[in-house]
Amino acid sequence: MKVWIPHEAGLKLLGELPPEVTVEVAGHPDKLPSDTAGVRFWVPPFLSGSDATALLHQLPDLEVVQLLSAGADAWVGRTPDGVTLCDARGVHDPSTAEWVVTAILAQLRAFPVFARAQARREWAFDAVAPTDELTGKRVLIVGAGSIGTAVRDRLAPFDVDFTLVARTARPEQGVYGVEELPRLLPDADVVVVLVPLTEQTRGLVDAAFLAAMRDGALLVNAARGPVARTEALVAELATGRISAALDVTDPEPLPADHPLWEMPNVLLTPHVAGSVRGLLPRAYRLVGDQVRRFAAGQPLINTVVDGY
Ligand code: OXD
Repeated sequence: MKVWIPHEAGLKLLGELPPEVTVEVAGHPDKLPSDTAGVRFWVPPFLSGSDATALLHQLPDLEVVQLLSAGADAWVGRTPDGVTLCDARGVHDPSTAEWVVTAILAQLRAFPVFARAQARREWAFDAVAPTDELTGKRVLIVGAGSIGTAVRDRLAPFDVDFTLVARTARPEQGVYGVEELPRLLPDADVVVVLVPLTEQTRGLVDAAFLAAMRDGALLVNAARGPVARTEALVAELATGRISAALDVTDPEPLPADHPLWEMPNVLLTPHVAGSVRGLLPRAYRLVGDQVRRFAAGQPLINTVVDGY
């Protein structure tokens, strides 16, 4: 059984595989091995987009696509019949939760302002202090999956109040349904968006969502750019009424002349929340387990599209 993985380092990280499994490194879609026949299990490059999905139809024996990303939006609806699609749920919980905590603290404690002052060799105490703080804040987490709960667990020691929102309410876990957002948003000091990009969540953060946020609130998007309507985001942020920390944008990469770059109340990072050194060891542990399951004819985990 032939498996394609995108990283040389992955060969060692997969763990022991059954003897019938052969693993080839197939990196960037431009530099794929020429022999595509027999590939039954494919791990495309992390966060690869349409150039990789285009290959789906050149792999005649493909049965499983195992993503290295938590988000599967670029792949859903594109896999041929009979191909199972699995995401990397769980792999990104620590890294993305850490980015969210970092981004919230950085914005509330004005680190970007201090970094800009440092570049000018300016002691910005009088201009900036006292800053805001995280202690005592009300945090609304929109997206109560594994990353959302990892964010809650990491923020808990900061003495904050939480509200979690999911697609459907889970009252026994204190999770509200998304239809409650208009009531919940005005109470939140920090709104963290972590929903997957689907037809239901595309444009969720629209003008009404933003207008419902309280004055001075912070919006954090570590989900996908199109979950927010960029025009509405730019318009609301331009008033200075709220601020934002964005790891994702629409479009992505953000063009050099985009207004978001210049906004003093916006902290931007280039979709790096999951890109940490621990990614490959965590991801290939999952891939190795999935290959062993597949080879043994056992059900796969993290299934987004079931090809059977
Ligand atoms: C992911 C990401 O989906 O890092 O894993 O964006």
